[in-house]
Order: sequence, then structure tokens, then C-alpha cells
Amino acid sequence: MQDRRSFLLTLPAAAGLNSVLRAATTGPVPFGVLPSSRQLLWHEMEVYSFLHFTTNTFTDKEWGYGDESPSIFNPTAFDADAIVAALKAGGMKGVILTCKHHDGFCLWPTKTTDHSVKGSPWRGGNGDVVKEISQVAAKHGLKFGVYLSPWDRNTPKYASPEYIAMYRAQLTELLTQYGPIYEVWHDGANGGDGFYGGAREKRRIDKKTYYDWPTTWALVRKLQPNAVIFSDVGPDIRWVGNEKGYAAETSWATFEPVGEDGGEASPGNVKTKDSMGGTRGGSKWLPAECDVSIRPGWFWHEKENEKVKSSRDLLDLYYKSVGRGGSFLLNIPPDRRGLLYEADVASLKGFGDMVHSIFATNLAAKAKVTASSVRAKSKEFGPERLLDGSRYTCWSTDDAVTTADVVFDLGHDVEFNVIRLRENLKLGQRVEGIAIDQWRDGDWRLVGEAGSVGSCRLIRTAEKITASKVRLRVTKSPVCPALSDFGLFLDAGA
Ligand code: FUL
Repeated sequence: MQDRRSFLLTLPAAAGLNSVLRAATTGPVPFGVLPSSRQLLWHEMEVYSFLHFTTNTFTDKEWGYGDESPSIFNPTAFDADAIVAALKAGGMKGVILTCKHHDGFCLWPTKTTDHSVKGSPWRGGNGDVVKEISQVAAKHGLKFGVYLSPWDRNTPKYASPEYIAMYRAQLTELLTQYGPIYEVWHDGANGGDGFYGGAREKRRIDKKTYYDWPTTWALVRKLQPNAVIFSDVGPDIRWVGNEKGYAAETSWATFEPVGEDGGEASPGNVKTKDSMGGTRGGSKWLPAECDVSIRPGWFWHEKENEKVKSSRDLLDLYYKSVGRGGSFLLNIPPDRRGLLYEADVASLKGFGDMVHSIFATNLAAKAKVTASSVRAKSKEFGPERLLDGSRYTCWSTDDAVTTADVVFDLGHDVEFNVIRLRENLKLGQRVEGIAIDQWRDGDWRLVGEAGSVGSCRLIRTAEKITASKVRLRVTKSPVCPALSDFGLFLDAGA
């Protein structure tokens, strides 16, 4: 005779029940456009650096005209190891080098032009800044990225089709000779006055058509499939629309770039006022990269040695870039010795130390958590997932539940002034309203709010809060939430 349990399981009704149970524990359906795997890896980096270094360092200029002699590039004590070690001490996860800036001088011995380190007295003309920085970056565990200016004020070829071939040949050298590249940076400043091999004239190009960007981007994909490509319009990372290092208070990873004239956008031709906040419901996953220099200029100038941003200034920008779902790209320019200037190094180290000490301990880590709603009542989507340290597990609710809350019982009074939230980006950027309350005098009181979360949201409270119970509320979301992280931290110096 058939065993009663297996008999039941063969009944159509039981089969139905099984599929209901299975369906109920499946994860939330991803919402909207999603990040690629290379974008997810980039999101995890959060903080990395720029090195602006070229003949400008020696001429005291920001934009070289292109007629500089390579012989002026002669750092007296270039030390890639010291530079990268200082970046690492500041908590940087990667370094992007200006392999060629607008002046056209190449920091590596390219075959495409003589306007390079080959013509410099540095290392007897046998030096290669790209090689030295990329090698020590790998040694110190920092990822390496390349900035290759699309505008070249030195070459006579600029503005002709031959220059596009030269640009792609330069890119090919950079992407094949220096190991893994995590980011390729295409600047939007293109065309204008220049030396152009002695022509000394103004050359305009059509930003929409001249570069044929899709072909260049395809080349990057072929040579370095894991590299994210940055420009005003992506295709992976967007410029945040200012060079001050911050994103909009409410900032979306999705973006619908529009050209200055309302038509198609291209690098150097985008309505930048939209770039700071992105576009809710935009058709592309194009998160913001917030670039800024530690000094007023991008290159080292002696007269700016007293104008280095303080560690606290940098921390404030961290809250306004990483803390708004973007990345923080901080430029620290080498000086004429080929070292980072002492004041810059000290500020950077102070910044790194502060980030490290503030975020070392999640003060909510051991809280008892209770949610008003849990997807299929399953542990897999329980509120404990907010504290497990993974970006890709999450607390979620049933599909029909779009507002819900989680109470964190801390067990004793905890002092904090920074709240961190993350969404599981594999399920898209979902929530549109978040509120945080503290339990005080027998009631819940609001201490912080946010409109967007995404990769990381850092909410600073107006003053330090002391509470033994804290509540997270999802107040607005088009679909069930999928939050992956909740943290409370104390920024003691704020
Ligand atoms: C700008 C350039 O013109 C600046 O010189 C600098 O490289 C900055 C990061 O991008 O568009």
C-alpha cells in the first residue's frame, strides 16, 4: 500500500500547494534597469584616486597648449611606491593616472608619437610612468585605471580621421601592456586652441560624430571586458556634472542623458544639470562618479600648497558622494619631485583614518530585529539580513507590501550620528522614501529621512542621538523593498 505522505504528495492539490510554497519563497522580481557585473564591482570600490601628472606640473599650467618640450618633464625623485602607499593609507581602492592630458604628452613610451617620456631626460628617456604606477598599484592591492584625453593639442592629426586611429592605437597600448584595467576615463573637454604640430590654431570637432564613441567603447570591451567606461554619458559611469565632488541629495543610479540642444547626448555634450541627481526610471544604469581635486587645481602648483583640503573637508565630500550612492574620485597630484606633497599626504591619511574608525564598528550589529513584514515569512528575507554584512542578501516583504518597518532593539543606550543603508543592487534601485526614528520618552521621534538609497546612503543626524531602540521605515516604494544593509555609526568629530 502507498505510504500516506507520498500519496498526498501525488494529489493535484498537494502539487498546487508545493508550487505556492516554492513561489512564495522566490526573491523579489528585479525592478527596472539593472547594473552589469562590472558595474557591481565598481560600486563596491566607493573611493579611489586620480593622479594628474604631465608637463603641466613643470609649467604651472592646468591645460598645456601642446607645444611643451618633453625635456621639461623631469621629476627629480619620482617614487611610484611612495605615491601608491600614500593613496593606500588614505583608504583608496584604485588609482586612475592621466596617461595623456589635453597637451598630448604621453607618460608611457607610445609608438604613436614622439611627444612622450621617450623625449624626456627622466630615466634617460627610458622611463614609463604608466608601468611603474600600474605595477606598484597591483603590489599594494589597488586597482588601476587610465585617463586618456580625447583632445590632443599637440598632434597635427587632431580633428582629422587619422587622429581617431591614433587615439585607438594609444588606448590599445594602454589596455594591453599594463595588466587589468578597472576604469577607462574619457574626458568631455574636446576641441579648441592648440599647437597641433605648429599650426597654432583653433580646431573644432563635432562632439556627436567625430570620435565615433561606440566603436571605441567596443574596443575597450574587447580588450578589457571588466573595465567600466566613464564619460558624461557612460556607458557605465556618468560624470556627476560638477567638479566639486558631490552628488545631489536625492540621487539615482539610473540616468537618461540628454544633449545640450535637447537631442542625443555625447561626451562633452550633455545637460549637466541633470547629471547630479540622475533620472528616476531612466533607461540606463549609469551611477555618478564624483570627481574633485584635493587642491583648487587638478595639477600641482606651488602657490596652492596652502590650499589643500582638510581631512574633514574630504570626509564631508565622502558623505555627499559615496553617501549618496556614487563614488568619490579624489585627485592628489604629484609635485615636481614626482611625489605627493606632504600636506596632501597628511590630509589624505587623516581622511582615511577617519573613515576607517567611523565605519569599523556597526553599533547596530548585535541588535534584536523585528520586521512588520517579511517576505513569505522566510528567514531568507528576514530583517537579520540587514546586519549580515552582505550587499546581496536582503530584508524584503511580499510583493503587495511596499511600506514596512524594522525595529532594532539595541539592548542598551547607543550614541550615533550616522545611519547607513544599502539596497541589494542586483534587484535594482527600488525605494523612494526612508525614515529613521529613535525611541524616546515613550514615543518614536524622527531623526533622519532620505529619498533615494541605492548602493549606499549615509544619513547624518543634526545632532548626536542616544537611543536603545531605533526604527527604520520604508515610507515609499513602487515595489517591495530589498534593503541589504543597516548601520549606526558615531562620527565623534562631527
Ligand atoms: C576636466 C579636464 O579639463 C581637467 O583638466 C581635468 O582633467 C578634469 C578631471 O576633467 O574636464
